[in-house]
Amino acid sequence: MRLTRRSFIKGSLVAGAAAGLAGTWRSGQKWFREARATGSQPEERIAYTYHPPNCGGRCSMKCTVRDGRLVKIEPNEWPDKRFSLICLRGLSEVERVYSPDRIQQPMKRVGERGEGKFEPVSWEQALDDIAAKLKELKERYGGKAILFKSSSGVEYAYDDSLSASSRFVALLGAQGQGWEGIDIGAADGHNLVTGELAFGATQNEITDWVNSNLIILFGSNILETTMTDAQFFFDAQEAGAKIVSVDPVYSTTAAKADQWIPLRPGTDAALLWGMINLVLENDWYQDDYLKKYSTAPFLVRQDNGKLLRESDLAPAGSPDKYLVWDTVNNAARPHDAAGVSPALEGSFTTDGIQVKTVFTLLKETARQYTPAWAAETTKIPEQVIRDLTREYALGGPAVLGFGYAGTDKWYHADTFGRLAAILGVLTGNIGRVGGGVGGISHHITAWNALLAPWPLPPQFQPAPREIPFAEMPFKPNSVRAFIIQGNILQQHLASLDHTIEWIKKLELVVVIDPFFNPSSLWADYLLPACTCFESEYEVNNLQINRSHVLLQGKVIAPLFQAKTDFQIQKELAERLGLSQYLPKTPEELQRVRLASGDPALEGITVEALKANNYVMRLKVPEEPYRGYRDHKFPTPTGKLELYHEVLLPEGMALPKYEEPYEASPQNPLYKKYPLVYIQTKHRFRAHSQFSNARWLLEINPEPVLEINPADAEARGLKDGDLVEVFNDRGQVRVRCQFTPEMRPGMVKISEGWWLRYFAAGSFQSLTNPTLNPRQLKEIHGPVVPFYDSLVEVRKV
Ligand SMILES: Nc1nc2c(c(=O)[nH]1)N[C@H]1C(S)=C(S)[C@@H](COP(=O)(O)OP(=O)(O)OC[C@H]3O[C@@H](n4cnc5c(=O)[nH]c(N)nc54)[C@H](O)[C@@H]3O)O[C@H]1N2
Ligand SMILES: Nc1nc2c(c(=O)[nH]1)N[C@H]1C(S)=C(S)[C@@H](COP(=O)(O)OP(=O)(O)OC[C@H]3O[C@@H](n4cnc5c(=O)[nH]c(N)nc54)[C@H](O)[C@@H]3O)O[C@H]1N2
Ligand code: SF4
Ligand SMILES: [Mo]
Repeated sequence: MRLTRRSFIKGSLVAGAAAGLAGTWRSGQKWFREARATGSQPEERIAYTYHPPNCGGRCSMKCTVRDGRLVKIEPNEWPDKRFSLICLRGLSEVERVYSPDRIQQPMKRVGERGEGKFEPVSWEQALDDIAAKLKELKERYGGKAILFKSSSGVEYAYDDSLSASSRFVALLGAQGQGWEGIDIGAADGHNLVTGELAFGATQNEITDWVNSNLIILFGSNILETTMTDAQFFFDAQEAGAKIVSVDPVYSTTAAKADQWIPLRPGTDAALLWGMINLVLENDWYQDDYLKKYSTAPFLVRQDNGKLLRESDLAPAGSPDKYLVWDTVNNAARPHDAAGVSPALEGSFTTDGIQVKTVFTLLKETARQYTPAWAAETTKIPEQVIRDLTREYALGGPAVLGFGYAGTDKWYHADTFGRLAAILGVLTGNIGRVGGGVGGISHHITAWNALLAPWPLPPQFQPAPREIPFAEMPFKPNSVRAFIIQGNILQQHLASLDHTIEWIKKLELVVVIDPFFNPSSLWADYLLPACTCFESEYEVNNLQINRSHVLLQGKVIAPLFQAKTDFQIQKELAERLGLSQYLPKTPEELQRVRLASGDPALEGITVEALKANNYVMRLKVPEEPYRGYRDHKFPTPTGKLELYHEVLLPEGMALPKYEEPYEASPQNPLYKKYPLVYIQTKHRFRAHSQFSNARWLLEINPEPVLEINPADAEARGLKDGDLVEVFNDRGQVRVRCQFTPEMRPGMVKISEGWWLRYFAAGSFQSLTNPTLNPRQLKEIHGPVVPFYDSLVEVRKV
């Protein structure tokens, strides 16, 4: 099916007409005026919330409410003033909260699914219908037939995996699909080495960058994608750090960096292999660090590729004790035995078994990946690779940071993550002041504290996950009902036409959102949620961010007929006979979460938060958080692991370079579709949110296809032409924008724009949904390779 702009507008008009528009632009000008002393004094008060969109930030907001209306938003004062910030998106909420795109009352589909025709229904009716259908499906097929999933930025998620939940999915025994397929590609590989679950805690807090000499950013546009950290980028530069941006696009961050390295898209792993080759060939690695903290000296059997264990040599030996070559006794001994002095390199024979150290195997593998090969593969001059490697290995401490898109949304992203970690291990940069390797957006690394989960009796468990969410449109599964908080259908799956084919087969689709987002087009029921400013309750959600606890208070009463996610869930649970297991108010939930006993939360209560502008610093040291200073890693061996038996069947116990799955000139499809297609984040949106923020639309009015003038002219295009971007999966129509910032051979449309802003199709019509099966064995499962896509462009 082809999405047209008309079908969406038709949908929203039916809805708009039924509900009545919510206030106009002109009235906006009036409510923004300051209160003046006139005859009747307006009632004015201050209230606090925090801003939850998944923009990489989380700003605490001080809001002015006049006569019940939100009229002004300012940055709230944090105890650490460096975080008292806000951006244009935050400021624009004064208008967007009252947008005509708000769902004003519950709606029920009339006509075909996807036609976008709805009629208003009462809350009673909508929730009765949904509860009855859920009961019926559960009885017929079991809880696994019901799937819940929440967009990022939804603070009170029904989905069991998200922190702020009261575990509704477990209560129902339904399938919850957590943070799957997105932002986890590089982490899959990185975490194999470091063992941690987070997306990069072997990174140091960004406030530690001032202690670095070199910061290499792989595919991170941090100045736009965690803009509240921009100050620390410039602090580091002023303190003398050199910042290098590895990015095929001359991004905002590349423009402010000290060096820009525009590699061929999707080839970061080749650059890393070239660097690893140089480190190994020139003996630029940290011998002691490798022996102490990594599995580099572990022995690998040459007959079967497995690590040598104590049980291989003595029947009574442990299968979990790995052996190294002890240079004192000239024999294989457990790596943690007293007095062992392991050989880093070498081939040995013990009990008739030939073994080599992991380090030796790594060196042998690296030999093929010469700097000349890396230069040819990445299209970066060889000297640039040589200089960068020397500076990284010898001029540290150095940071190797990556975003969650540029190197993540690729079929082989795990290999990138592994190699990045391995390079960091070789040079001793993990667990070092001024060092770190890992994800750098979202303030992911900072002091943290444990929040207690909402307690449920043990009989309540979610249904086991059947297959990764991203496979559901393509593989048989039990799901019959899909309850969506947010804009999952547009954002969380590649190849939108396939998503729609799947969604049309389901028996029940519910979308819960403050706005008529594009997913709402395919819903049977639309339920109006509150924004972060509205609530029935005085105390709402709670977050830990940048070493602070943030509380969301009530700013205004729910607009129209909107309800908070908490309230909707509660009323649904009542109909399912489950409400006695849920918290009675959001405040009750937050009190439980804060009472975890974590010493960092000492003295932080709902009362204390209220008394302190709704934001308090954790009881943690003043200095920046630095991951793994003790060099004890949560891997099975406690060490940084360089060799992965689990991937032996794939021939990847040590990583190998592979070309991008689709977006490679070696792919025969390249002849037909010779342009690599990426979609990046935009500073004026948080994914699909703020697509409709009218103040921001004045400066950034519509999506564009960014294209290098050479590629454009070769296709007879003029700057600003309406073009069709297409491949075998679909097409999208947008205007083109010539820009030399794009490397020739690639194009981009920034992700998130709602369907209605495209002349036809969506940015998501073209993206690659193919999952890498080896990632099923990795911690976070397969990544959706949105960027690993090829397209062609023609004039409309
Ligand atoms: N303003 C804003 N900020 C956001 C978000 C948002 O929607 N809006 N979303 C947040 C979320 S959830 C995420 S995941 C993060 C993502 O944060 P980032 O990873 O910083 O996001 P992107 O802008 O998508 O990509 C970063 C850079 O990768 C480059 N790139 C593309 N392909 C390649 C490649 O093959 N190799 C290399 N080295 N670089 C490549 C792009 O040109 C881009 O400049 O942003 C967060 N911050
Ligand atoms: N092609 C392509 N697709 C991508 C990406 C890409 O680079 N390329 N990036 C991916 C990435 S990194 C990410 S993180 C995802 C992000 O995609 P999503 O996680 O879907 O995030 P948003 O698009 O911001 O959608 C959030 C939705 O939640 C709604 N919402 C906000 N607050 C509330 C609330 O309190 N309650 C309820 N019920 N709803 C609320 C908003 O109105 C909005 O519709 O997109 C991914 N999709
Ligand atoms: S969009 Fe992000 S950076 Fe902007 S105000 Fe909100 S939380 Fe802060
Ligand atoms: Mo993301």
